[in-house]
Amino acid sequence: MKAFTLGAAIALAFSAAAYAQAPTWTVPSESQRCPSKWGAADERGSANHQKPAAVMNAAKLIKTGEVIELAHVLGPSMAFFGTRRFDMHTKRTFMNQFSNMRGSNEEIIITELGQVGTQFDGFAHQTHLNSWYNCQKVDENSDRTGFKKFGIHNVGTLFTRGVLIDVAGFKGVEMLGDNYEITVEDLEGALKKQNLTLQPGDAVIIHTGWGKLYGKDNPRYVKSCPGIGVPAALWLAAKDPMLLGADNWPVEVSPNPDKQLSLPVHQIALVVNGIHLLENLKLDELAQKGVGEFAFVMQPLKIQGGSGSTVSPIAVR
Ligand code: UVW
Repeated sequence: MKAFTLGAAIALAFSAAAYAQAPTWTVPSESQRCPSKWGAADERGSANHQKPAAVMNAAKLIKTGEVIELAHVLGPSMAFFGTRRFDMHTKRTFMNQFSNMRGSNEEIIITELGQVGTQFDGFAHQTHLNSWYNCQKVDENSDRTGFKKFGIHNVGTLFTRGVLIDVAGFKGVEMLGDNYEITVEDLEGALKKQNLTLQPGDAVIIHTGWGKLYGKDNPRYVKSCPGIGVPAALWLAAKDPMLLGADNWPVEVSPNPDKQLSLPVHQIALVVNGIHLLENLKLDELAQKGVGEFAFVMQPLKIQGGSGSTVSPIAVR
């Protein structure tokens, strides 16, 4: 009992020392962040930008018809966050007993379908305590058949101007460092170098170069990653994008340099501002060809009440 008390006291002393300073970011209170700028009942957040005007604006960027795929393949080389998995089992050659002997193949896949591979986050994915985007409550809107608010099946097609911010290119490296935090100055510098400005409703995509590790060195890919931190996320959120994406697993730097924070950009985007995230993008071709502006096209799977979707976005120019 004495030993337990001493151990507990030491642990408490350590955690008090670790948290002696205030965190560098705190989640805004419900009265500060709700109702959202899209209205108290809104469930679409940044997808409200998806209007015919967004399609027309993006279509103007299509000059040659070249399509560049932005998704990694779902298969044995995937990198996973945590305990996620993708187990595919083929069900081979059921032979239909008719004169034409038609064979039939299919597969069964065991996976977190909303959260693996190149992947789009909906607002049911992240919370502050029991509270989602627009201060909707998780425990009032969940059952075993899916989340009753923010279901990914409601997002629909996203067709808008895409902008690649090539931060790795701006810094003159193939790949940013293992836990490099992208700054506002990096974003501004890269955009200036590329002669681009952001517009409300853009699909804003950040090239870190980290995607080079995907399928090649997955343990390193998921152990940490370069990405945006809190200041850059707040700067980007103020630009009013349709989504924020990157060629790393959480869009943001991980671990956060502030050891008191766990993936704060997830909350800044999904919970506080209602901005979608797009992760594990394959950006090598886009970056290598120097494509900074394009028509971005993607549709999440119609998973009723899902928190997200594995996706296959494309860039068209
Ligand atoms: C979490 O689920 C926390 O991360 P991600 O959205 O990157 O999969």
